[in-house]
Amino acid sequence: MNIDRICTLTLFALTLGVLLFVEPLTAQSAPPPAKYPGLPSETPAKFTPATDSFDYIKRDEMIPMRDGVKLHTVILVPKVAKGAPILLTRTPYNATELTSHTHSAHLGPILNGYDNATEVIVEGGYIRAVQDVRGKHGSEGDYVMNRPLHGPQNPTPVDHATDTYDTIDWLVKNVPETNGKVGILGISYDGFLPLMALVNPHPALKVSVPMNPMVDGWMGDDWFHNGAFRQPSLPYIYDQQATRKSEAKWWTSHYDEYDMYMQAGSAGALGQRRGLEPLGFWRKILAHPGYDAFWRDQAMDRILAAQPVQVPVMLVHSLWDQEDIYGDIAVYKAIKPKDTANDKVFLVMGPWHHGQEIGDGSSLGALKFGSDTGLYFRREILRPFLDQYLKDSAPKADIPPVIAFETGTNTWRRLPAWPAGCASGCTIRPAPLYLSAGLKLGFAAPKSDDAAFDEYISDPAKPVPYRARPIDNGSWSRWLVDDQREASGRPDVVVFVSDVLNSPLKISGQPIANLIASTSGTDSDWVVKLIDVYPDEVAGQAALGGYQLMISGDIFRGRYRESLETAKSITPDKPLLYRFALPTANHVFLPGHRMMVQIQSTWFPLYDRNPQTFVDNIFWAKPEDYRKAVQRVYHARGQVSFIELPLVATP
Ligand code: PG9
Repeated sequence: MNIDRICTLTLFALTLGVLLFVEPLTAQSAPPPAKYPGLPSETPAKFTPATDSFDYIKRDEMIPMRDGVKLHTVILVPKVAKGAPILLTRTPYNATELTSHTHSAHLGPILNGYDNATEVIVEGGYIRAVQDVRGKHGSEGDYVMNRPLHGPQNPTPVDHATDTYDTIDWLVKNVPETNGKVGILGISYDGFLPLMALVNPHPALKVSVPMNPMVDGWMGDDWFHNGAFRQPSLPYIYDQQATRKSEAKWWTSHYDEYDMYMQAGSAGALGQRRGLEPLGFWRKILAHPGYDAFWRDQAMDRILAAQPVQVPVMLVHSLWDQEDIYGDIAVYKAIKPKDTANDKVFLVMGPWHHGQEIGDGSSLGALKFGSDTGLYFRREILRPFLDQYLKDSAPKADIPPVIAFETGTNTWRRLPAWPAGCASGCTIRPAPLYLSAGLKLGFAAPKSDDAAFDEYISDPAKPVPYRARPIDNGSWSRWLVDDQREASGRPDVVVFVSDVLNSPLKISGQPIANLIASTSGTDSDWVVKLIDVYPDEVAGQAALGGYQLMISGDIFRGRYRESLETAKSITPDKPLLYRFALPTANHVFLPGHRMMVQIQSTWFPLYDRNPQTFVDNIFWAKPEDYRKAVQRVYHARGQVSFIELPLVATP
């Protein structure tokens, strides 16, 4: 061994010594010395998992936005990825949790859960990126619920459109395995964000898939429906806004939620009792019970209607969406007219609850669809659609402008537009389905000598439960397909039924409630439910015998009859028109079935109770404001109540 070599080795050893012994002493993260050196901790100061056998690489990044705020982003790169596109989801629901459903060496299992259409991502070889939105979980910055775009409600230079732009810009420059093409997708809140991505989109954004997006929080999505407040918003806002990491959780206090909300009185009182006032969005809700500029200006359908969309978008709608049943269709109506080349705006609707399209879609409650409609959506619709726009050499997908599942016949329909009725030659005719004397329902207008009205007493002290009690959260996702039989037997629900149908009757679109009604109070809610009544016995599915399946139903808060913005009291006992659109249906009432319409004035505790006495702000109604009222539904000539059905006429 020559001297030079010894010196080199000595130098190496010395350097190593410095690294091994000196560096740890000076490093900021140096562990404290063992308390008992005789038996030190068996956990190393730093541990690096041996992930060589994993089929993916996980990167945790803090991506800088234009204002310097950094957003936490989990990036999962399949080890085989080369020239792969990126599928991005932005979320307030914890990017780390959404990318670690299990601990596995394989990408599929860790993604298998909320928000991840796993087959599409994994079988498609996509790079997956999931980002915490500003102010939530691992991200820096301030959290604002559905942060509005820069403008009157957001004086800052940053919003979800700019954050998406900056994120995509970073991703295409810093993920070497990508082909530079990005798609964005997500459900609900995470479906609202792919809509935001369409505002001044980054050139690398090639496709957007908003699923069950939240679009207009007042008209018919999460917070209100036509002015009636949805009380599950309280726990949601609490969990979302009390702390950055959503550690503070709403607590249960009653086995039956009906009791919990009843005991509190008004929704405002409950918020007060549970300490919600420090939460900024709760204060905004309390301050904006009507459809004022606060709501109008952030409604995504109105925002997106302004210009033609530049990026292909597939809106995914669930026909029994218990949370955001309004938004998809509103956006479709708003942006389709400007899609003059008919190549940017696509619509898919399935027989699902909120988000069910990424799970098992074979059944919903008592309903069986004869196939896994969720899997069909992911394999035959979503995957080829994404591939077409994101993969360098993928073929054009065979996706028509609209694919809609027809309930009743349980068939997928490929349609040229929505609503279309059928592939070609069908027309949709608005057909009044009259509420008539004798609690009849039919297409013949009431005769002049018929009784003028039917009535019921609505008592806010005993509101109609929206589903069978005890009400807990366990099966919330299925409540829209609950059997409505229990409600039809109550004296505070008025029920009109048709004769048994002897031929199929198909509706496609939004039924419109046209109610002539009076209340003995000075304010009132009106709930209208269009129901398919099954034959008395159903072979092979006994539980469906006589089942009352709600096809479309909604609530309207009477004080907004003349103006959605400004509440006005109702003249007692005066028959007045209440006209409002119900959620979209694509349904065939089959021969042997009957149609039914139920009308009631409470739907509790999903919706807060209308005191039935006009007060300034229902959030602050006092116990003495809640009063019984006599409700009348008119069906006299000149005072006809009906549901305008979007009836499909086949050629
Ligand atoms: N429906 C939920 C939500 C969306 C947007 C705002 C608030 C709530 C959700 O499932 O994300």
